[in-house]
Parts: sequence; structure tokens; C-alpha cells
Amino acid sequence: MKSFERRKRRPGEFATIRAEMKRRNCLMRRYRLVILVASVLTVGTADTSAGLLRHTFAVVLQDMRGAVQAQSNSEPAKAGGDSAPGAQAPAQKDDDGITLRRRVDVINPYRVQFRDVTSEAGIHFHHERAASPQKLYLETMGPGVAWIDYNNDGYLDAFFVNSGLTPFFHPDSAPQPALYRNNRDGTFTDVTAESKIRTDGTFFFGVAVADYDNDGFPDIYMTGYRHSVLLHNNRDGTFTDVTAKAGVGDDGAWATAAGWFDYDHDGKLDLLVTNYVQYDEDHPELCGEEPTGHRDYCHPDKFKGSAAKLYHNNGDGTFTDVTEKAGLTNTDGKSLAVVLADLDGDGWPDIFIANDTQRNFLYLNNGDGTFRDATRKANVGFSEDGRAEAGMSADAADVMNNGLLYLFVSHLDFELNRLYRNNGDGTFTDFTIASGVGQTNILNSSFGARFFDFDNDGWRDLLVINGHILDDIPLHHPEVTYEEEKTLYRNMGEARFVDVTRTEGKDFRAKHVGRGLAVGDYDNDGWQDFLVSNNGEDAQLFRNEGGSSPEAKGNHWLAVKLIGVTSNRDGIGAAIRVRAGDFSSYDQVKGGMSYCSAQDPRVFFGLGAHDRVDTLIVRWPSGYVQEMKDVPADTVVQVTEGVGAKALKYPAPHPR
Ligand SMILES: [Ca+2]
Ligand SMILES: [Ca+2]
Ligand SMILES: [Ca+2]
Ligand SMILES: [Ca+2]
Repeated sequence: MKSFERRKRRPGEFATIRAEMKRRNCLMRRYRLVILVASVLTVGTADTSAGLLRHTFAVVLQDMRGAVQAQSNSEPAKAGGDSAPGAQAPAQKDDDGITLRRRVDVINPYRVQFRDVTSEAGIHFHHERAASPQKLYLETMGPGVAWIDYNNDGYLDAFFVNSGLTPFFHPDSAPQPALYRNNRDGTFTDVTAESKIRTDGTFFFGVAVADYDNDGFPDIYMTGYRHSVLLHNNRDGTFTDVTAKAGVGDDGAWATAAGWFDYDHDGKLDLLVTNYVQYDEDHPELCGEEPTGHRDYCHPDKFKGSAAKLYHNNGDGTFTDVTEKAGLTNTDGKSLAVVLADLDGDGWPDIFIANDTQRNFLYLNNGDGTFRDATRKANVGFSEDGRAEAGMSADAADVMNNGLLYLFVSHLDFELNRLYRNNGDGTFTDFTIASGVGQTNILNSSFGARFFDFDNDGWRDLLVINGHILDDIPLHHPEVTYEEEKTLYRNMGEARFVDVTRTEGKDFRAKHVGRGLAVGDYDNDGWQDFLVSNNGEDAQLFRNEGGSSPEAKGNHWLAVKLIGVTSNRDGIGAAIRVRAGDFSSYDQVKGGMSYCSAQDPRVFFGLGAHDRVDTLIVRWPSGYVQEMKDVPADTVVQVTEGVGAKALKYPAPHPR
């Protein structure tokens, strides 16, 4: 009787049972995964800690919740065909056999996307590659890109570096850089002509921006081949080339990355210029395959390295080359990136340089105008297995929210990009594999890279711009392309990075020959945007659409703009700590970063659910410590050294 009754089910009941069984199976699979992951972590990883384990559990549990949610969302619509409000489209299967929607729920839960707004913003800068059949080495490197608020209206303007003339490339007019003014309504206007920025055919690569003369307006340093240029901002929209008087031309060298910092704490910003290789374009090495005559861009091993230069700011518009005095003469360098930050926490800014095929350099500041090479002791010169890699980009950030700056260096294809964990005792540990920033990018050649909290959840994420050096790379490695996707990693907490590139739109995933990356909030909405410079292609502006994501609505932010009085006016070298409840985040106003590019000078903090900051503490390079209490979130706070803080209001869009 009972068995007969069981056979007589109500219509639709079988479907419900099937759904329930499927849900239970799904949960069981995930419980098994929890146990598996826990076992692997406990047994197999040197970096296992209670925190990481907790985090892994949290991720997997979140995944389970996401799966349950997705399950309930995919249940059939009720009789009558009404679809529930907020019902989601059927999930797409991806090639891992896991539904893409579930992956998005877990790895990009706030659904923050970047949109290519280059064209609608009115930016139409094209980098001239200066390509020749001879494949001059200069052609494939560069360019960088910059954010600079040149007219000091609180809105970031954009500056693009261009190439120049070579013995094999001499058009009627030399390629020119470009300055675009931010119209405060999402668009830009090309103001290059009125800015009087015009170059003479010098081949430029990178850019560093800072207010070196403390007059309140940011100035521009452009790195170039055989000659670099300092452009003083005249405060009326025009710039003057003051290189000769300043004595910072770096003549004869191939300058790449540069950065500003006040290494001797005298209140005046000094200039660190890194140089690549000793290269003679008039008698170029021609590289490639001899028998076939097939030309290729040279390998850096063909050339000798070139030492960086440190220029001390004398405060009267002139600088003195103090490279030797400071102990920085090292011709092993084939440098492409620099980050200037206090890496050992002693209050003095240090120098980290990424070198191509040579070890990186870490120079710690002795506090007496000299530096010591601490690379080997600090363990940041090589990959974990002792190889010097390609070193195209560098950044430093607190990705653990523990007050220690980790170092990131990007590399070529078939090398892993490296993350070095700061152990807080002057040493670092290669954290690449454990952190997850290496593997998914193995076929890409990574140039510009920056840490920033793209979804404002309180954890700094990582954006990497890719593009190969060799335009014929598929001939050598068919699986590698010249144009490459960008890579976005989300920090899932405690420096566990997950590649979320596939959760971004097609604009973001379009392939380019990526080089420079400048991160900045050009529309002052608190969601950080970015500029990309591509070799031989149009530059790109990506807008962070986080502000219009319903899922991200609960995430808050705070930006800090510093005005130094005793310290250098830009506050470069200042350390900032933010506390909100049990949340704490730390950063510094750093010099250099990324690949040959200049970043938003403000420091941004994602705050997650915190809509107020309990304390904001600024430790200025002068040593003065300034503390502000109960600061509202979702605003740019301007802190003037020793004076006070105010929330900046941005003027309404002005008529065009
Ligand atoms: Ca200035
Ligand atoms: Ca100084
Ligand atoms: Ca984040
Ligand atoms: Ca923005």
C-alpha cells in the first residue's frame, strides 16, 4: 500500500526532488572540496597559516552559498509564467565545466567592470612606433603614460609620450607628445598646441610627474634616448623646457623609468632616472637569423647595462648629479622600472629597480645621503629559483592590510610575474605561487602593473598590462601572440589573488601591444580608472563602472590629497594609515611605479562597508605626524601639513 502511494506523486514533484538531490550533490562536492583544499594547504604549502586557511574556508563557503543561490535562481518559474523580480538569465557553461555565473559571484562579487571610454572621452592619441625593416631596438620599447592635474582644478589631465626620429625613421614632422585637458564632464580636449610642449625629434619613452619647485603646479620629466627633458609648468597652461638650467638631461643614456622622491628629507624633490642599455642607433646591432636574413629585435644580452642617475634638487631650479656620492653607480643595470618607497619602514625612502635579464636592485636609504645595496640580503633580486628575469614593471603595496609593502615585478612570457612578501624584518620571500599572481599570465609579456582596490572592498587588487616585444613572436612560439589581453587579479583577502579577467567585458579583454599603465580617478567618483599606452597603437582610457554596480553600492572609499609645507609639497614619502572599526589600511605616497608612467598623486583607500573613518594618520617626510578623527567616507580629503584637513568639493561641470 505504502509503496503504491509513493508511486502516486503530485505533478511536478519529481522535478522538485531532482532539484533537491542536485543541490545536495552540489553541496557534497563542495564539502569534499573544503576537506581537499584544507588537506593540501596543511600538508603541501610552506606559507600555510591559520589566517590563510581561514580565508580559504571562507572562499569555499562563499562558493557554496553562491551555488545554493544560483540553484534557487535557476528553479523553474511559477505557474502562470511570471518570472520573479531579479531572476537571472540561465548560466553559461564555461570550459572548466563550472557555470560562469557562479564563478563571477565568487571571484568578482561586486560585478565591477571597466569600460573603454577612449573615444567618447575625445582622446585620440596614437603612439608612433617608428618601425623600420632594420628593427631598431628603440622601436619596440615604450611608451609610458601619465596623469597630471596640470591646471590644478582637481581633475586629472592626461599626458601621452611619443617616440621620435631614428636613422631609419624620419617623417616630415617628428612624433609629438600630447596633453589632454579634463573638461570635468567625462571628456577631454587636446591642449598640446597651447601648452607649448613640442619636441625636436628626441625618442621618448617614459614620464614622471611631480611639483619639483614646490610652486603648487606639477611639472613633467620625460625620459628619452640620449636626452631627457624637464618641462616646468608655468601655471598658465604652458610649459617651458628647463633641462639645460636644471642639468637633468641624462645625456647620452637611454632613460626609461624615472621617479621623484625626497631621499634626504630637505623638503625638495629629487629625481631618480633609470637607464636601460648602452645602445648606439647610428651603428645598430642587427639581430635575427643570419642564414635567412630574418630580422628581429635584439636580446638585451647583446648590450652592456647602464647605471641609474640620482639628481639632487638644489632648490634654485638646478640639480646636482649625486649618483656616485650616493653609492648608486652600478652599470649592471638594464633598468625598465622603479618604485621609490620606504620598504624597510625606517622612515627613509628606498629605491627598488627592476632590471631586464639582470637581478633587481634594492637600495636601502642610510639616512645620510647614501644608499646600500641590500638586494641579496633582502632576497628580491631573483626569482625563487635564482633566475634574473625580464623586469618590466614594479609596484609596492600593502596587500595584506598588515602595514607592510609587498613588491611586484612583471616579466616576459614563460616567466612568472613575481610577488615578494615583505617579512617585516628587512627580508622578502617569493610569494608568487602561493599568492596566485603568476600562473595564469605565463604566456603574456607584462609591462605596466599597479596595485589598486578596483572594487573598493578594502583589499588592493592588481592590474597588469600585457603585450609582447617581438612583432613576429608566433614564428618562435605559436601559442604566444604579439597583442595580448590585460590581466585583472582580485585580492580575495590576505594576498590571495584570483584572475578575474574573464569576468570583465570585451573592451577590457581586447588584445593590444600594451606598455604603460597610469591609474587615476579622472571623474572623481572614487572608483579608480586607468590609462594605457600601447606600442604603435592608440592609447586607451578605461572607466571604472563600479559606481553603477548595484552589488558594489555598499562599498565605500576615501582618497587623500596631501599638501606638504615643511615637507615637499606633493607629500611624496608620506605614510598614511586609515582605521575604521576593526579595519586598517596602510599606504605611502610613492615615486615611480608601473612601467615608465605617472600615477594619480592622491592615495585611495577602499573601505568596504565602512562609511566613516575613525582615524586618518599621516606621517609626513618631515617627521610630523598628523591625525584626523571621524572622517566621512566617499570623499577626497585634502590634508595640509600642520594646518588641517578639508573635504574637497569638485566644481560643477563647466560649459564647453
Ligand atoms: Ca611646479
Ligand atoms: Ca631632497
Ligand atoms: Ca579589492
Ligand atoms: Ca572614476
